[in-house]
This record gives sequence, C-alpha cells and structure tokens, in this order.
Amino acid sequence: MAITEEQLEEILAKYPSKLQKNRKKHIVINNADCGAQPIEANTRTAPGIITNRGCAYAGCKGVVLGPLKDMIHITHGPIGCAFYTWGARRNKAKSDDPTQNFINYCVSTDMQESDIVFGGEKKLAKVIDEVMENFHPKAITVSATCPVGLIGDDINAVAKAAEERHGIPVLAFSCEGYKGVSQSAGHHIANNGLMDRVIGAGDLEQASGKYPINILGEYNIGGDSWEIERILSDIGYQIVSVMTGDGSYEALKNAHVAELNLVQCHRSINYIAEMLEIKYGTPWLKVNFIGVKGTSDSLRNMAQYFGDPALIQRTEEVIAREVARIEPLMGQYKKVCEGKTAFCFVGGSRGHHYQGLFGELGIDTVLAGYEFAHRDDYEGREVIPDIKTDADSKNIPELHVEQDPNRFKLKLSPEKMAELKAKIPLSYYAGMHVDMKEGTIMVDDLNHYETEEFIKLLKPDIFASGIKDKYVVQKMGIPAKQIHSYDYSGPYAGFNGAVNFARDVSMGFASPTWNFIVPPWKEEPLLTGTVNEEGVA
Ligand code: CFM
Repeated sequence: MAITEEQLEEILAKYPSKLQKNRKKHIVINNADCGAQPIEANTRTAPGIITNRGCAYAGCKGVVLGPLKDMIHITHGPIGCAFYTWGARRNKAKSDDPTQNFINYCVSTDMQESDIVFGGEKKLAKVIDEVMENFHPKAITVSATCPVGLIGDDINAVAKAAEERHGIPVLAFSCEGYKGVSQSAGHHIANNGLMDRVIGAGDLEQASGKYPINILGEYNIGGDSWEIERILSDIGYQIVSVMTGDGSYEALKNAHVAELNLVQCHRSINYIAEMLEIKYGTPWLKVNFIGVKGTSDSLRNMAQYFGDPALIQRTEEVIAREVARIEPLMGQYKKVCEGKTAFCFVGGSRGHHYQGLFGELGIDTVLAGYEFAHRDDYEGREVIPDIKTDADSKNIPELHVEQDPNRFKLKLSPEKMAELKAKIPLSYYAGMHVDMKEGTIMVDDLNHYETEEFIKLLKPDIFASGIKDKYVVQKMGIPAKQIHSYDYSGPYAGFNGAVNFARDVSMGFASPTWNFIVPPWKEEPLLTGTVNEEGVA
C-alpha cells in the first residue's frame, strides 16, 4: 500500500510550521520519476520530539568498544550510563581463555554528587587500579559520559598516567553523550581510537592461512557472527578479526594482515574500512549476511575478489548445500508470511538489511528508515561529496592516516580493482533507496507521533524496530519484532539465521494474542452495580 503526498501533508500538519518543514526533509516517498531524491539525515532531532536515538557514549562504548571481550571497558560517569550499555544489546562472546573474557562485567566509576562538584579524576585512577588488581586485562578503555565533559575531567591524562603505572594500553574516549546528534558520533570516535591505538599494534607481517579477511561492523548480536564464521570457515577463509562482535584486542592488533575487509554495518565502521585502505592498501567489500540471497551474493562477491577457481567452486558447493537444507523450512514459514507488509525501522544498517529477508518470506516493506544514519546510507556513497558539514559533524575530529611505509601493499592492481568495481560493491555502498519499491516511504529519525500515524494509515502486519517503540506498537494490535536485540532469539544472520527469523516472524503472525488486544472497558463496563428500590446500591 502506498502513501500519497496529501496524506503525508495531513500527518505533518499537526506540527508547528517550522517543524513541519524540518520533518518534511526527512521523509521521502520513493518515486523513480523524481530522479535522485535527497533526504535529510544526521541532523539534530527537534527538542520535544520522542526519538528512538541514543547518544555518542552509547555508540562508542555500547556499540563499538563493548563487544571486545578481553578488554575492560570503564564507564566514567553516573551508573545509569553503564547499566544501559550492559548486555541489553545481546552482543555475545566466548573465549578459550575464560580469564580473558570480561563480556559479562559492567565497570563504572559510579560518579556521585561530590565527584561532580570536586572532580572525578582521582576516582577514575582508583577504578583503573582496582581493575588491574582484580582482572589483569590486556588493555582498558575509558569512555566519557556527559558530566565528565561538563566538569572538565581530563580522562586522557588519567589514562596516560595509568598506562605508565601498569604498563598496558589504557585508551581514553572523549565520547560525551552530547557530542554529535546521535550514537553515530560515538561510532566515529571509537573507530578513530581503535585505528590509532590498536589496529597495527601487533607484530604479524603476514596471515597464517588462506584468504585472510576481517569482518567489520558485525557485532554478534544473538550469535550472528558465529553463524557467519561457520559459513566462512567452511568455505576456507581465515578470519583474522571481527570488529567487534566476539572480537578481541589481541586479534584486532593484527588486523592489518588481512587481504580483504568485509563491511557488514557500513554506518558504524566505514571510517575504519577507509583508513585501512589508505594505510595498508586493503580494499573493503560491502556485504550483507542477512537473508539467503544477501548471504549467497556476499559469498559469491568475496570469491570473485580472490578470483581463485577452487574458492569459487567451494563457495558454490556450500551455498547449494545450505540452500537445499533450509529451503523446505523457509517454504513452510513463507506460507504464513506471504502477502504481509512490514515497517522496518532500525538504527543505521538493519533498516535496509532486513528488507531482503522480509522479501524472501513474501513480506513487502512499505516503510523503512534509520534512527541515525547519514545520507549515504539512504542514497548511496556517491552523495558523500554533497553532504554539508555542520557544527555537529565538525565536532568529531577526523583522524589523519597515511600509507604505512612498511606494511602498505596494494592487494590488487589498479586495472583489476577497476574491473572488479564494475561487478561487485568494492569500496561502495548503494544505500537503502535502490531496494525500495515505488510508493514506499523512507523516514529518517522516525518519531513516536509519526509511528502511530503511519501505522494508522498503512496498517502494517508487522513492525520491526526496538524496545523503545515496541510496546506502543503492540498495544495497537500489531506484532513487533526487535531487530536490535532480536528479543530473546537469534542468530538471524546467515542461512540458519534466516530460518530462525522466519520462525519468529511466523510465530508473531500466528499468535492469537493480537485478537485479544481490545481494552476491556470497550467490551463491558469494569464496574457493575444495581440500584434498589430505596436508592441504595
Ligand atoms: Fe550498525 Fe548495529 Fe545498526 Fe549500529 Fe545500533 Fe545494533 Fe542497530 Mo541497535 S552497529 S548501525 S548503533 S547494525 S545497536 S548492532 S541494532 S541501532 S541498525
């Protein structure tokens, strides 16, 4: 079901006129006749709007750094910031050395009023000492929260002194929550820190196995990267590091030896992908391991990059085997899903990635968007030169990287690179819009008012989003599937993940619950009573 410009105007008409104009720029009805359709993104949410966005600290500590299992990640700030980046994202990790897997810990300086008044640097130094005494990690990160920046604690100086005291890297991240307009700023800050201090710090000059790759922007939510690794190892790839799902400081140090970098989540990690190409000459390939087609296409593109006939053949064998195995299962769920419609609104990648998997189940995505992505995630990387920098984006320092004099190696000749670029998404991401049908709608930073209005208008059969809007949607009688944390399920990536997703979505549709969601007072009065002859109840 499509939406018309008039219907859109009606929804926006409830806003004050300035806000109307603002929000209109963030909403696009896909129309091939219009040519390029610019969308505004990565700008401040209007105050008072109920947005689903997070903060820079969440993007830095919660998203990019947190999954690195052999480091202790210290939150310098009040306890709530630490608590809400502790485990709810379901980024899993396991380790051969359980003494070096700290994924279940939540370490914070727990700033109190007196720390805010008198400064928290001493407390931070003490926490680092305690961490060293109790855990002996290989490295530590310190992430700043809003008050740290406001009171001016110098976390860099504290980290530097701690490095000298303890002889291990202590990385400070100035990712105060208010920096930038969303968690996207925090991704960039974390990318810079990892590139500057961790990647390339190892001694390896060459990978030990065949077809060495890094997987960037894969965070092992609900076990996704374990499923991806299962497939890639079966084909014969050596996975040097995963950034950062079930990842480790130890592996990241030697990420420079890979021959190819895969980029799953472009939004959160394209900075490292680009810097690795400049510094070490390693190209990056956009992949999408969500959905059977997404996974198969990505595997084929990887095989083409290496160009080895044996690898190409093995890739086809694995795809054929896996598809034959899961097809009957998918077919069974497809019967339940066919003909349904979805809203797909997630942070910065999944709003696009899950559309393919929905499509494979016969579900049409009628509305999609990202909380905090940039224009290139909607329109493709070709718009990057046109993106205006504003005060908020200038706030995030760019890390200057150069060719490594010893380790830079062109992995492909310029001719081969040009030839491959014409066939596979090397150093390129086309954005969400190319996959969206005519008349569907893209909404950037969808808010709660618009969520309700678009649901009333388009009546989707399922809403794919997160915890912040899930219950509102369910109370409207629509099944909601969390695509951030996968509720309690997963993995959803790769071949097995596609089956899990199909099962969970089908369960959502098949559940009789939705028929019961009518407020009781609509059907019968909650209080009953009688009036007797004397007028006393
Ligand atoms: Fe990348 Fe992510 Fe996403 Fe993201 Fe996130 Fe996430 Fe996400 Mo939630 S890194 S942009 S900051 S794919 S936590 S694992 S699900 S909003 S769409």
